[in-house]
Amino acid sequence: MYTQAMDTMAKEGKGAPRAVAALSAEDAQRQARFDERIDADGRIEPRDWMPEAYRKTLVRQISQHAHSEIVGMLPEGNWISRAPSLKRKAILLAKVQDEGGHGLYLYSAAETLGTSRAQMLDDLHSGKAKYSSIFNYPTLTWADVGVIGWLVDGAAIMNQVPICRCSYGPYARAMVRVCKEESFHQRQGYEGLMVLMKGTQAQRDMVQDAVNRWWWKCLAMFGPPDADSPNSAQGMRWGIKRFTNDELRQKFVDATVPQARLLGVTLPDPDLKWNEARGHHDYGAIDWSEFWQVVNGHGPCNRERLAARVKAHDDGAWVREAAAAHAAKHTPVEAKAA
Ligand code: FAQ
Repeated sequence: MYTQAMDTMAKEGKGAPRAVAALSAEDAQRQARFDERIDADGRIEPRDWMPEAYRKTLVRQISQHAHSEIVGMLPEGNWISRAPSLKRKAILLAKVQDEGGHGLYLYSAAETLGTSRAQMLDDLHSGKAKYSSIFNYPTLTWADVGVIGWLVDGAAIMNQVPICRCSYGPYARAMVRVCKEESFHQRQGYEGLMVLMKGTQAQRDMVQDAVNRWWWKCLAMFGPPDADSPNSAQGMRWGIKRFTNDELRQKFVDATVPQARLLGVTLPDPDLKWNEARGHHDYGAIDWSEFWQVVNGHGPCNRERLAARVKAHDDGAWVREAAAAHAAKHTPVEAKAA
């Protein structure tokens, strides 16, 4: 069913040596055990045998997720020095630091699959690896900070809560804490917007303008429609994804509509309406050509975001060198003591 061991067999071809054929039989057994565990909704742990394609898919998804967290620090980080009060500044600082922490748990989870953090970061810095499209848009006003908390973190939670049940243990466990923190992020954003909505007309207009600019981009965060999502079917079969992109997008729309009503903002979609027969909200067409432009590096802030990450990495070289020197100095002593 999860036919990835086929990769090895295809390479062998005709007349493959016996030793290889024997290994294949062993692999077939391992594959069967792996399939059984997935079918029983069990967990796969780092030392367990896994098909190469499962490993690759996880490294791809978890590293993209980690990159999204650390690039995601930048749009809001932009506002730390301009937050309107000490309280808002302290909240924002904590939130942005949390996102950095999420990146670290996720890089650690991906490292258990045998890819080094240095390699993953090289892939980000060279533009080879993806990160979430949403972080390539500018944060123009203070209301953007609230809207990112409410909608971007809200979308992230909708996507990430099911990953707490992901079949790969380290990713699932990392998500538990990440989701708790994202929940605080979502609430602080919504509360910040509530305060603005109770303020002046100019403040209410600022919130509405931010909602208008971010709404469609948040819907696109969930990824392409199921019919155009090459990784979804296999990801679902492996228990890495628990819902499809369209299912999560729909859940997000349904959850957000009443929140928008309570806040007093209008979601910028004339086609958004409750469909009694489906038991869900219908919504308008997403601009997928814009999404792919951004994913392929041509969004309004792609260059700026990558340049900021590369600079931060280069500026931190001395810290990595000092840590490595410290470790080299102390490891032999600790090893002897052990
Ligand atoms: N942006 O076949 P699918 C956050 C790519 S964290 C860019 O559907 P899949 C926290 C996709 O990688 C936000 N690329 O792929 C925060 C694939 O390309 P590839 C990140 C996208 O993996 C809040 C191709 O399109 N969350 O926000 C996007 O089955 C506030 C085809 O797509 C995660 O990473 C996109 N939006 O489903 C931080 C959650 N969508 O790799 C700071 C974990 C799709 O084949 C402030 N990830 N692509 O070359 C996932 O759940 C999945 O990977 C999806 C994509 C749903 C993102």
